[in-house]
Amino acid sequence: MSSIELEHWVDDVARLTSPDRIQWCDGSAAESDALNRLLVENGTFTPLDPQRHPNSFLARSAINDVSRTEGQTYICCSRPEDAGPTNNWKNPQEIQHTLRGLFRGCMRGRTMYVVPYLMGPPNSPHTRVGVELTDSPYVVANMRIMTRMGQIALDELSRQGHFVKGLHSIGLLDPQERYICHFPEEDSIISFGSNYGGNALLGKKCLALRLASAIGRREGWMAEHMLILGITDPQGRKTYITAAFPSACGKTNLAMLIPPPEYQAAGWKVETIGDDIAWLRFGPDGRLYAINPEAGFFGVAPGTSPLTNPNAMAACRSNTIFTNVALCPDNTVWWEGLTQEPPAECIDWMGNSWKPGSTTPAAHPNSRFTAPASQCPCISPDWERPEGVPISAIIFGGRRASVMPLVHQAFSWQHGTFLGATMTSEKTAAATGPVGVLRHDPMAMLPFCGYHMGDYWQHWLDMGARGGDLMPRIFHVNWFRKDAQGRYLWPGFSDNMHVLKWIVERCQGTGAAVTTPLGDMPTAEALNLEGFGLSPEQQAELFKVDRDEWRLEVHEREKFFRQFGDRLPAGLRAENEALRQRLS
Ligand code: OXD
Ligand code: MN
Repeated sequence: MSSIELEHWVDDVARLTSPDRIQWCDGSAAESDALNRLLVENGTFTPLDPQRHPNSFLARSAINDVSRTEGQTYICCSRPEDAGPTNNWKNPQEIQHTLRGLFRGCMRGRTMYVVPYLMGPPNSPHTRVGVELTDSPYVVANMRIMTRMGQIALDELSRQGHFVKGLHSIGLLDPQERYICHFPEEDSIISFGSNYGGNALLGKKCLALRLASAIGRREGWMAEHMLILGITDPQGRKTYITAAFPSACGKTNLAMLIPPPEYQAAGWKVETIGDDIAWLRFGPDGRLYAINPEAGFFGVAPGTSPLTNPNAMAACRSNTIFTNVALCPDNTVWWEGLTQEPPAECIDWMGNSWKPGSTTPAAHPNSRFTAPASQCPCISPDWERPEGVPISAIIFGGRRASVMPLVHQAFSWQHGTFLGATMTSEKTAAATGPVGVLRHDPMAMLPFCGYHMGDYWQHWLDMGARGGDLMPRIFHVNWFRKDAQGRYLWPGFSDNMHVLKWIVERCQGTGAAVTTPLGDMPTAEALNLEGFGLSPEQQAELFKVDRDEWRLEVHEREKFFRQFGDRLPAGLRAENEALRQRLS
């Protein structure tokens, strides 16, 4: 039934787009080799040094196609009010008409690839089937890393009988004719005019977040922009945590954290389950379980190094696609932050020769590596567990130079939902637009929530009511607070382990805390900050709650909340009021 539907849909799209050829992808190694050869022949891929980077390639994008284009990303549902004030809306019939015009004949001279894929581990009740039709072999090569692709998905389709339709064409890569459209009422996606990961690999942001968030609301589960990690303590107990941060705020680094030597010696271990997306669902024991729907990492390259994230470096050593990084004369790659000393010369991400001291970066700030998750040395043995892993804590975080303390814990699920709903962060290069500007990014889902944000928050509260006391504890962190001289106060990276340990202890019912107007914060002893070289003033600054600054925050949040009108859950308004009271 469903495979007949798939064949009909492929025929319909082929009639509209007129490809020269149609290729059904099976996901095999032979298919992948042939595709890579084609991508080398047509100049999309440059093969890297086979010793240093086996089976790995550099790709350069069009210079105006380097990040997600949120302004051209749409939720297309019947009523604009269901998309809400934080999404761009299009009328489904009207945009279908426009898109049909753009897609007509757009694959002439090209191959249309049929890419069946799974979001989720094999044999899991959480897993969904998607099929992407695309004229971009680069997309196919990336999808093969980021998802479980090919025959495995067709087999699952014959069991499930349903798949999410994703239609993609690079068109002419014209930024004026770029549309990333989601149809939550019919579980389909249409993307035109971009070859960039978040716009074109339709399993990731489009299916696993925007559509899945809407499906999860209907079905009683959650799709979140969260990493998943497992922490083993010296007693051998495992605690699983998810964490939501805006794009390019260190999710991959936190997911792959290596504990400081003294923690390792004591028996602490951190393992990765996912670095970007979590699907959360109640298990038979009433706890919330998470799976990582992806099979690879689409990580931000700049800043990743053997010092900051050796696990990511190992993961992307082989079988990896590097996009928009710099190419060294010995056919290795380089990006800002990879080594302290830049190479004496290289080719920058635009294909121009580059020397240290150049006014432009060698790698694009949003350059990426696409690498198989299975290659990560710290990947958890539980990462493909069909039932997922039970979550004890959820961490929210943003990039804030001031105001936000290092860590605090919510008083309740509703308060924690409020902490997520009021997340703010300085914008990064992962989306187009000015970097550094402070913006609200609720639950790091601002660009990824497939329906009205007010209804999304209500869904969080409903999930909390269902799970009761078994729901994870909720925390907020800020690794990015700066002193008056603009220097980071907190070393971050491995040292984030001190904060994770406290969070684990709080989940276990230990871990000393002091209550502040914002929430519970660790005592100095509980966080074990000795040996950090932080002065007492710096320590105080890390945890400072400036009441005047916070009154302004409360006011700002009230303004932010107003745009959600009567879809703002009363509980969240009440939390802002309660915060105001606690500050006075
Ligand atoms: C990503 C993003 O690519 O959030 O993960 O932009
Ligand atoms: Mn992301």
